[in-house]
Amino acid sequence: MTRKTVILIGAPVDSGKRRPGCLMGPDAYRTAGLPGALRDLGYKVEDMGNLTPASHQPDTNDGKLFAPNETIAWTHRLTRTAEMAMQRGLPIFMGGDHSLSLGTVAGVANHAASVGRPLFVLWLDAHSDFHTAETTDSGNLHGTPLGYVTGREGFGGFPKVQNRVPHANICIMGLRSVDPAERAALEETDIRYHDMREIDENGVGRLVSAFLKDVEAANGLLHVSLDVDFLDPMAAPAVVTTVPGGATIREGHLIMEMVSDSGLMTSLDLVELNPFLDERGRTAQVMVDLAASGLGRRVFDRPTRAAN
Ligand code: 4U7
Ligand code: MN
Ligand code: MN
Ligand code: MN
Repeated sequence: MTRKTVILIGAPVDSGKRRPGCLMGPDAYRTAGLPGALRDLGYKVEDMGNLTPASHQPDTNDGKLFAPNETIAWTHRLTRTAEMAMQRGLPIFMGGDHSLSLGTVAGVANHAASVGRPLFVLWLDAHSDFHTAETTDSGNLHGTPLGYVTGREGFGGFPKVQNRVPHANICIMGLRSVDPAERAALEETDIRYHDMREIDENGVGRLVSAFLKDVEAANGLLHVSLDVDFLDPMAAPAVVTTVPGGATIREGHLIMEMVSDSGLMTSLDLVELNPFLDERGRTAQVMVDLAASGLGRRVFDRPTRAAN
């Protein structure tokens, strides 16, 4: 039996917002034991190390957008890398801020088109990230990846999206901070989105299982994009864009275990971890645990951590 290959890709993208620190993310995930956790689950793990952006002109930051040249260069690099990695295994993109998903999702979508299967995206986030480079008020491009990969206009200078992700194939969960321009645009689409109230009223299990059923029925590929701020800041403090009232660790685990049981996930982003703001690595550890849950680990067989 050939073991399934997981490809770890360090994407120390820090250009998607002004406050630095996400560039330390990939090494924090390694330090928190992600490669070993995956090997313990029986995967063959390849670590590609940390990528760098394609070459680009330095940013002057005199316009509204923060660091567009650097983010465009990352988008080029990550689109190509995602296309390539999808042919060889299941890539985990270790971020880096969420602007990395402009590239990862675009590349995964190109791969899906090349194998003739539809791509579905599960977006776990407090925010909808549905801005364009024109509608963003903050100028922070980590708030734009879903706008980009669905083919919204307003991304001048960015690579043209070859294969858009259809709105109906996207499910956003965990919403509690959506800007008016994003909300107006979202309401024009059939993207499904579930805010915290809907989660409280229905439970994450029911919402996720309905989505996974559709992915399965369509024989789709599934990309999961996990933003640290999906979780409540009390459980996951190491993030700049904290919004109170987020998902619990239990809800996170349930979603990832259901994703694992479905056997549908073909790629994963771990984004927005800022290790500079962490408390003794606990947010990095939570993210590693959730990734492992998505790849087959059950809470009851999580090894007891050695005291150190
Ligand atoms: B993240 C925001 F205004 N919408 O555009 C913006 F609230 O990747 C936040 O989900 C974006 O963390 C958050 O700057 C992006 C803001
Ligand atoms: Mn996000
Ligand atoms: Mn967010
Ligand atoms: Mn953020």
